[in-house]
Parts: sequence; structure tokens; C-alpha cells
Amino acid sequence: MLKFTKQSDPEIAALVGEELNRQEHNIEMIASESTAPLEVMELSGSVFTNKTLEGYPGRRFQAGSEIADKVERLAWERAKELFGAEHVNIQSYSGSTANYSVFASVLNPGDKILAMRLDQGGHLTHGSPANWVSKIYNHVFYGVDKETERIDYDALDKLAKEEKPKMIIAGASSYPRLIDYERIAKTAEEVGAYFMVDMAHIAGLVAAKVIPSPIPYADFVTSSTTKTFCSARSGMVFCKEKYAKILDKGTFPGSLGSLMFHTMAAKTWSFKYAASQEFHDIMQQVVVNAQKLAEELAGYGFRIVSGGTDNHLLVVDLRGKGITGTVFQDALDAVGITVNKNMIPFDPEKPSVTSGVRIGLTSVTQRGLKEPEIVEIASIMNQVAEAPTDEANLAACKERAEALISKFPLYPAGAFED
Ligand code: DSN
Repeated sequence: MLKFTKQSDPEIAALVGEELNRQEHNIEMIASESTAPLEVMELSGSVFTNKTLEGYPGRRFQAGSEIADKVERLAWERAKELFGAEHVNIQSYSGSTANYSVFASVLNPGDKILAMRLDQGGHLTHGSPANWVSKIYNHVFYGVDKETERIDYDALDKLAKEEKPKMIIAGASSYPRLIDYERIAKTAEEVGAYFMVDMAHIAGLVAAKVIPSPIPYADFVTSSTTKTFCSARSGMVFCKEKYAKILDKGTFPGSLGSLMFHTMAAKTWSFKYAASQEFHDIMQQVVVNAQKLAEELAGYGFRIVSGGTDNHLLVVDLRGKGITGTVFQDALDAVGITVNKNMIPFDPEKPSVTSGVRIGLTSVTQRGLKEPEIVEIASIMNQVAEAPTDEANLAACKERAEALISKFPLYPAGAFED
């Protein structure tokens, strides 16, 4: 690995080695993470990084695009087939820019967007005051029902009828349940709003047909490609054919510049891989593992937000254990289990503290962990929660975590040897 960098810059090469070592020895459970297959790593580092291109196949602004054009066209065909979509644009650099390109395509400054509250599962780019979109558009927010902790569709519908937004956004960063796209699409149609779904977190599960797809219901579906989709750090947007031209124009030149063809090549590979039985089986096991972890943690007295999960993640309310999200996140980090603190719905704590953690199962499932290992992880987590500042306890938990994960290599042996 890094044959040339090791010679010219041992310092940065060493940091890459350290990060590989960290990932190899840690139980990575950040819900927005996955492990990029080696092919994604190869293609992301390929000579396509040298090519500057703008525009679309047959309509480029720079010469020398013949081969890149073939890549983009191949990606379109594979992506449309995989997701059953009428149109795709794969030029986004990330999930965030995928969202921006849809906004640039169909919205005007001052337009109203109805989206999910950030503190109940939504995303920064859907209208957080901290994100620049809040300076351009007006945002109103829906959330979850206090009892069920699931989206309150009646309240969403009522709000949409009062506020008459130009766009309704569904999709979230920490929502463990299926979303009723058909129902929100009906509301959007009734109020004359565009319906956009940000499926960044669940794109892999959707591609593998393990959970329902938003594509038949939404005008636009955006996504990053790193999370459950397990591909390059990049993005994509799907839409109905009737919006194809406007989306492409809103993407380039509307909101993006020259293309990142190295990650487009990697995504092209992933559109093929995601149709495989192997990928399907991994995605199915991701959900099984998430449900198993929820069940086991509940058995130890942790409260699982909404009572469980239908996807790759769970949100755990720690108040019953008398600890905050920050304390649990840091204690787990000390034993080699990586999660993030997370607001629970109607959280009494500040975002910098939180009452919960969000746990994702994608990376560990890719490494081959199944139910018996998930039972062990839940047991370690419980032991950590019982004495999160006791160094002897954390040392014992670290030993258990290392013993578990060392049996499941992150990458095949020798993958990064020169
Ligand atoms: N939205 C952030 C997350 O879910 O972790 C990054 O994608």
C-alpha cells in the first residue's frame, strides 16, 4: 500500500497506515459508514482523476472525453436498471450536493420547503439554520409522534395544507423506521409540491430490495453513495423522465463544476455489484443484525427509540442507564467500539451532550458478523454502560471487543501489501 507515498512522504503514509490499523481493530458502528470494496478503492485512485470534464456525454466542454463518456453512459444504464428509475444523474460529489442540485433545478429563493426536523432524524441540508440553504429558502418542519416516535403523518399532512410548501422532503439520518412514501407523495400531490426523498442512509437496502423503494413515489430521489450503498464518497440523483432536462441543467451548470470521474468510475462498478446476490445477502443481514442488536440491548434495559428498527440503524435512549450520549460514545470509543452520540426525539439534553447514541450495522455486517457476534457486542455495550468511567472495566471490555473483531478482517489478507 502507498508504495510511492511511503518514499516521498512517509509522514502522511504513516497516518494512512494508522487509520487502516484503527479501522481494522475497531468495531465501526457509525451508521453513515461502510467499508469500500477494494474495487471502489482502486477505481477511486484510477487515472480518471486526471480528467477534467464538464457537461454530459456528447456535450462536453473539453476534448478527450470519448472514454469517460462511455463510463458515464454505462453508469446510467446500470443505475437505472438497479433502481428501476426513469432517469439518473450521477455527477453529484456527495449526498449534500445531490440535494443542492435538486434545489437549484426546481426552486427559487424564498420558496418554502417542508422537511423533517434535524433533531428528530432529518439532515442539515434539509433546512438547518446552520446550513446555507436556510438563507435561501423558507423551511417548515415536521417530526415524529411523541408516543410512537414514528413520523406523524397526520401532522405532516395538516402542516403541508396550511403552509403550502413548494417541496416536501422525506428521508433522514437517524430514523430507524420505514417511511410511508406513498402517503407523503399523496400529500405532496394535493398541495402541488415537489416530493423529494433523500435516501442516503438506506440506498444499499433499497438497491438490494430489502426495504421498499421511494423511486416509484418521489419526483426526485437523492443519495450519497457511501453509506449502506458501500461505494465511493459521492452522490447521485434519480428523477422522473419529465424532470430529466431540468435536473441535468440544475446539476451542471446549475450547481456543480467539473466532474470527479474517478468516483464516477467507482460508482459504475458499484451499480453492478449492488445487483449481485452477495450484496443482497449482506444487506439482508444488516437488517437482521440491527434488529438483533435492538432486541439484545432492550433485554439489558436500554430503551430503543420507536421500539426497534426496520433498517440498518438504531437509536438508543440512555436515560434509563443514567448516562448521556457523550459519556457512552466516549466510553465505547475507549474500548474500540465506534458510535456517535445522537439526539433522541424530544431530547432534554443539548446536541453537544444528547441522551442517545446512533448505532449502524453496515460495516460490521460487511466483515461477516452475524447474530452470535451481535449478542456479544450488546453484552460488551452493556458492560461499558454499567461503569463507563471505570478504567478496569473499560480495559476488560476492550479485550472482549478486540477478541471479537480480530476474527473478522476488514480487508482480505495482503490486500494493501506492495
Ligand atoms: N449525515 C451524516 C450522518 O448521517 O452521519 C453524514 O452523512
